[in-house]
Amino acid sequence: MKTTYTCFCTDIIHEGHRNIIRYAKQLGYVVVGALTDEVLIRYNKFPTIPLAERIKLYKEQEGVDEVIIQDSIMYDKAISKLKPDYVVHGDNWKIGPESAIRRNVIDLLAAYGGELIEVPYTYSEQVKKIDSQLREKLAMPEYRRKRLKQLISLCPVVKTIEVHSGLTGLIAEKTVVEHGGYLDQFDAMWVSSLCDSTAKGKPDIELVDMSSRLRTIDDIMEVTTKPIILDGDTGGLAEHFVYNVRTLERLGVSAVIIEDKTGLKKNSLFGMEVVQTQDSVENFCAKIAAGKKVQLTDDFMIIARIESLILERGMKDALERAAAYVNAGADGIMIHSRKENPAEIFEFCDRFRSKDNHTPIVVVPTSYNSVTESELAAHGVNIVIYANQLTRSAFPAMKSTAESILRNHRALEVDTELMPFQDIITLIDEL
Ligand code: SPV
Ligand code: MG
Repeated sequence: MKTTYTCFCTDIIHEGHRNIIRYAKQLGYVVVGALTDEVLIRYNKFPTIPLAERIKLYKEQEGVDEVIIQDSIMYDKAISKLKPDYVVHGDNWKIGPESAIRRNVIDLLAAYGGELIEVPYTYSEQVKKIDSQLREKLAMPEYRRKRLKQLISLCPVVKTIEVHSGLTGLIAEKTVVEHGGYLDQFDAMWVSSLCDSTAKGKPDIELVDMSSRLRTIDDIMEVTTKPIILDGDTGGLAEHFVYNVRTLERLGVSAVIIEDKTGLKKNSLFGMEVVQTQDSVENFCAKIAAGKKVQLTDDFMIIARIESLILERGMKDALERAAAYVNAGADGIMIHSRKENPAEIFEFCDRFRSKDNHTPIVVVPTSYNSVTESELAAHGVNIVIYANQLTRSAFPAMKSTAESILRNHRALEVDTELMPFQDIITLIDEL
């Protein structure tokens, strides 16, 4: 009896999957691989049902003889264990980042004479509908909101990128790279006050009000499914903060980060070059506690951002504040620094972790950008935010295009730098 192997990354079985199982069954004993949660995340197929339920679902399908767990995106372990005569897969993985997985399978099978059978992908209305329903489900507030906490428990670090519009949201949602035999993508989105303000041509001083910030969030939510962390600046008055917590939670935002500053807020990266006032521990704890008191679900997170290192108040102050904020109910701590070297961030994380091994730590390595995600994770960091890089890359590109057109009195010279217009008109999918 020949053995066939096929691997699924779905929570719903549709006629496309059934078609693959039928093909496989004609060839012999059918083993289906169920990808683990950690692997599904790297595919942007965030699971909406637990692994045990997915295994049960696959086992129930007519023609399936056995289900095994596949715990990596590449097939090395599964194939070396099973040595299947055939791997069966839809032919839709020939292009795009998944083609790396296809190459991996072809190489593994070639080593012992196994064969890859590619079944034409089923592009029926029903399949399209189920695919889009799965995606839409992930965009619903109750799924999106809890996803950040799920990611913190599943990922070594939650990789978060700045977004400030539908378009940047799409970049965060869809950018996938293949490197070193893995597929990688961002896990979450940061709605930065700096970049949201800059996109509106305004300074980062809490001038762009919450109604406008919510409008930005809505544009992002329309076209994405990944969880959103809002840069909530100082959180404003505690009396206002409580209303905003309710609104954000209802919309499906996963976390708000508020910083312990008061008065006219300026961007932290100015450090001591401008006047900035740190809030008292008592006031800030009261604001955190007020927010925690009104939230309705266990999913939403209020993360306290400590500005002691930015304002040169020292490590002891930062650590004391961290403990006080956690005590007041903060679901996480963001520690910020504008040094080029990550030493003070490492020291804070190590000392905080020696007393508290579970409260999530968030960092923003803008100035100390040589540090890697794995170095930060080794010091106990849970969320890494790339807070402004999309805006900082777009602005020089747009400026240089504008200058080229002005200099040449036409757009020909800059055209090679641009995305072909044929591509921009098809960039956004229609429903
Ligand atoms: C932001 O992105 O707006 C932040 C991070 O608050 S920083 O700009 O570094 O203060
Ligand atoms: Mg900010």
